[in-house]
Amino acid sequence: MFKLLKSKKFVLVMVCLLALALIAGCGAQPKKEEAKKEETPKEEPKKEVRIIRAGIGLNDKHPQYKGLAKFKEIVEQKTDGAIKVELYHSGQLGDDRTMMEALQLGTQEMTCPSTAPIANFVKEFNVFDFPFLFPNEEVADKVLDGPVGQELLDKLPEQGLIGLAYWENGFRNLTNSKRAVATVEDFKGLKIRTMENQVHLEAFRALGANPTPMPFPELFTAMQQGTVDGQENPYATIYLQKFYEVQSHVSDTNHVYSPFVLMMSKKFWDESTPEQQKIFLEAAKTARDYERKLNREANAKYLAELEKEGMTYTHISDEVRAEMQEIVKPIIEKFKDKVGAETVDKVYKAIEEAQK
Ligand code: TK8
Repeated sequence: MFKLLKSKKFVLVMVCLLALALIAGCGAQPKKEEAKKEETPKEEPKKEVRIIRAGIGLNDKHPQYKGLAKFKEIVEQKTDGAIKVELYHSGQLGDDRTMMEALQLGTQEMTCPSTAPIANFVKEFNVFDFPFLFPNEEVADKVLDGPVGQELLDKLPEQGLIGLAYWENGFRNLTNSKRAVATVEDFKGLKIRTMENQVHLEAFRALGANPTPMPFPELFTAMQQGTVDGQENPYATIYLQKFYEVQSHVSDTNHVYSPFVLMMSKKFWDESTPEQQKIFLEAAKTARDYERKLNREANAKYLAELEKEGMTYTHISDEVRAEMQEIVKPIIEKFKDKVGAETVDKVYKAIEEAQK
């Protein structure tokens, strides 16, 4: 009896020691998530869920929103519930510029502005808004996703922003409520809303229009009330934001290719683990490819839809486009030095390379 008790005690002590060893072993390997889950399900402290509030100016019909939804899906799945992504569209959190400022302050975590307003934070970004810079989307992809594109993204952290990837807004086309625009003459005196960007502003001024910079969320009402006669954006935006309700003419000016940059607050980035940062970057790229594909499909099909909605389409001939190009040349020359001639030359070179 005594012997048995003694051996029972011994077994008990052994079991306790084993359990202790197990727990200690677990503690020493906090990275083995799975082992941890199986062996100490109850002791694990409640995981803190960190929230990413991602805001955009466009509505939830736009490929940009769908790309963001893809980003959310990937990030939430790969971070295993540690990060939740909330999506806000239609300028619910403000316009591009306001949201970037919120990212700087750390009161918002993500946004996806056009490069035009980014240029107010990092001047080199102006280069991507030079009129007639990119000849087509394929070249834009190569340059933006290549070393020069990255070099510009690398200037964002100084401003408290992290550029994850270039997405696509696309080639911009002019709409207005006054007249069909077929020639440079036709631009004369048109009150055109531009993005908040000096290059855009001066290019439209040179073309003879009367441009006013304005944040995107104010645009529809401004057109409705006649504060401006027109605006320029890719077909996807013109159609999906229902601009055809307040605009009667559209011309295929294709005057500039507009990139987006998916960005994160540096504060949130720095508070994330290296594994999470890697997930953000990968998700941004997967979602980018998806967004670009949807966006190209959208831009290809929505001009016809705009006509169906009653807009008059006017084609810009190659001669007129060449004339436009000639008129904006001095603006580009002027901004080259302002932006940084070295950056501009690198971009031109990369475009040349991409066309080979
Ligand atoms: C949306 C903007 C928009 C842009 C503009 O926030 O402002 O016209 O084309 O897409 O980024």
